[in-house]
Amino acid sequence: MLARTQLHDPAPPPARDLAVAEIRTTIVDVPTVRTHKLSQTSVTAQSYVIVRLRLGNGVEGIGEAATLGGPRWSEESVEGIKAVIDAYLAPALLGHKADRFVAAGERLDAAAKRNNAAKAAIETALFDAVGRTLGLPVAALLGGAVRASFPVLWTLASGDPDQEIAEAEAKLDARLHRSFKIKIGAQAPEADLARLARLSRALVDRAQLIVDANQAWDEATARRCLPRLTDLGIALVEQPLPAWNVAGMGRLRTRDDIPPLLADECVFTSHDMLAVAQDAAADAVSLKLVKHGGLVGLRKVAAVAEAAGIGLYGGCLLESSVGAAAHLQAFAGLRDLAWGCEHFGPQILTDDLVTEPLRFRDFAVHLPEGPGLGVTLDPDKLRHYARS
Ligand code: MUC
Ligand code: MG
Repeated sequence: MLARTQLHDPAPPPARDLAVAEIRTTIVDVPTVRTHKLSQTSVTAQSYVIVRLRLGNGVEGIGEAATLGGPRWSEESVEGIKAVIDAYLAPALLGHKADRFVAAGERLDAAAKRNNAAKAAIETALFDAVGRTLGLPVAALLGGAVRASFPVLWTLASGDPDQEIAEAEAKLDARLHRSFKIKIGAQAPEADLARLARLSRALVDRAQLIVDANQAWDEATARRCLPRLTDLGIALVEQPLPAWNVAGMGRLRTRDDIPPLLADECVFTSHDMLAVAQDAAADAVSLKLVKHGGLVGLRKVAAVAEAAGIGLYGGCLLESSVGAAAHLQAFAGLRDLAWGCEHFGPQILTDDLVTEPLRFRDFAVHLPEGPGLGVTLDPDKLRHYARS
């Protein structure tokens, strides 16, 4: 027979006060294991804004906004992101229900134009808090996971081919990565072509090589150099032209002697994605929370790309395990992630911000288990790397 207390005092249901009670932001700077050199910037530390969002039920969700070299990769910097969240975005959500993700997006859009990385960090924290409250992974809130691991590439970006070949060999030996993205555009095209020729000779039989120009070339340079990348066995070329020149990317793709093209900085919104599709300007698109304003926005961009037959690539901005976990939760539900992902960010940092790092094994990164994002912020690490 059941004891009286069991009959009359069942375990209390999880507290359902889902109203947003508090939002805190912290800028952190985490050193990288080596200099990471892109066409427009070079970094020795990664800066993030970490968002901690508490619900009325006491549950805390976390999110992250990544940047690369201040406001050089896009217009957002950690200083700007923190200011916009504190002054405009956080007040727009306080007191409102955390599980109304689309309504929250409307409120954020009404409070500030663009500022997509800032919005993504807050929206991620909403998803994490709701997932933790319900005991469900964020992927389940987005429709459920169809995969639990993702082929993951590593970026070679020191600019020194000897160092880059040694780095790639070490990654291959450790069975961590067998696909490498080479950053070009920091030097003249001929110097990059010579560097790529060396990397290709050393690696192309054992690894997939892709290239990211980060908008460095004009159309004439791209017309001249891209066929040479085909000869070197480069599998994909990311954003060779400035973001504004979508029509130029479309013109390049009419040629049959160039590698497939990946759209990155030219696709932030679903409208951008539609324009790329209409100009037939890309074979694939790099999906990033900082560009699409969050998980809902990322899935919208992915849907437009899928409808246009444009392949999906799981992009990054060197996020820590917090931001990387958020991306993996969003990527987990995509039916076809044809080009894999590049969430090597946690591995290029000298330290992690979470209690249990993401698992990298057998050339893949694995979806963390557990409710919400599946990762837990380490308060000591947060304090240690917080900008004073
Ligand atoms: C970018 O433009 O793709 C992603 C990987 C990497 O090395 O740089 C970033 C940004
Ligand atoms: Mg890129």
